[in-house]
Amino acid sequence: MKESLTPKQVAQAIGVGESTVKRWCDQGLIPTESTPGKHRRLPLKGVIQFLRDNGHTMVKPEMLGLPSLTGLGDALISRSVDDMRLALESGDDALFRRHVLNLYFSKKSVCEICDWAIAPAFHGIGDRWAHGSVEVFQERRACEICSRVLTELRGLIPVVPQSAPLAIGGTLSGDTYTLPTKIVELVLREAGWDAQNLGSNLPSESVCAALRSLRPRILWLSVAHIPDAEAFQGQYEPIYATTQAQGVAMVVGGNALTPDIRKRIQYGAYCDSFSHVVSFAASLEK
Ligand code: B12
Repeated sequence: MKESLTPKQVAQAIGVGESTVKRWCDQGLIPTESTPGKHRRLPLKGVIQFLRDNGHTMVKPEMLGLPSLTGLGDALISRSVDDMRLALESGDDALFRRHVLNLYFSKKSVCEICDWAIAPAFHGIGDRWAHGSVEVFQERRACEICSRVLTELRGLIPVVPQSAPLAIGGTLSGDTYTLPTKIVELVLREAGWDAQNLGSNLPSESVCAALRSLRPRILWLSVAHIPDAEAFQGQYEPIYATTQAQGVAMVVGGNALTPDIRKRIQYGAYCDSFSHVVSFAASLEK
């Protein structure tokens, strides 16, 4: 992706006149910088938000260093799941990236894309791994491809304001899953929180240390795998106690949180989807 663009490139990307783009710049509608030679330069992130917020369809996305897009609406999400799964299984990261950016430029939120396209695509891969029609290396490679595109999406969502409340999270020791906690960071940042993913396989004491030193408003725990339920509970309880002592709202989610496990632990909210954690965050006045 090009980080900085000329009015001409943006004009060609959306099929309008260069003077129109220059007028939008001068009206302050598109964030604009200027070169020493007084030429306008438009940071990509500002252009992307302007195009999404104003519903401009891209006719030549390659002018912005982006893959060709179809910009179709709702039909796209449900149709993307199988396309995405096949792209991931075959290791075609360019095609997977194209599908994800397609959805993003069709004004789908990152939260919708992850809940309704990426998660189901991985469920499909998981089922096919369980039935022996997908190899472990394909599953791992799929995680790497998805992780890269999620990082790219993080570069496209608006910068969170300095005053944004802090949310931190990750997974506990023995849980090496990386995607869910990375996605929670992304959807909370998209919702205007200063969300920081602390990563995977974290010792309980270190999460408590993070709560004491960072003093967040929200702690999220992603729980995709529990090697030993007793050990998990032993790790979990001091964390919950620390959140209570600090007045931190605790939200949990993940496939390993079976009803039986959930009955044994305390939390502020349990979420089945990423959109739930966004609504939970919205229910907390910032
Ligand atoms: C990739 C993967 C792995 C990779 C992960 C690598 C990485 N970099 O993350 C690794 C290699 C770690 C792995 C290992 C194993 N895996 Co695995 N894995 C998967 C797979 C294919 C995708 C997981 C994923 O990230 N999905 C994408 C996320 C976004 O989807 P999701 O977790 O469903 O999340 C949704 C909700 O739960 C919720 N959510 C999830 N987390 C959170 C967190 C918060 C805070 C919130 C608010 C919401 C939320 O929102 C999401 C969207 O709706 C799943 C299949 C599947 N069904 O997901 C199998 C799957 C989970 N794995 C499985 C198994 C059996 C294993 C192993 C035991 C295999 C083995 N024998 O070694 C090990 C166990 C772990 C270990 N030893 O570390 C089984 C679990 C079966 C079960 N019911 O317990 C599954 C379901 C595959 C299958 N169909 O059998 N796995």
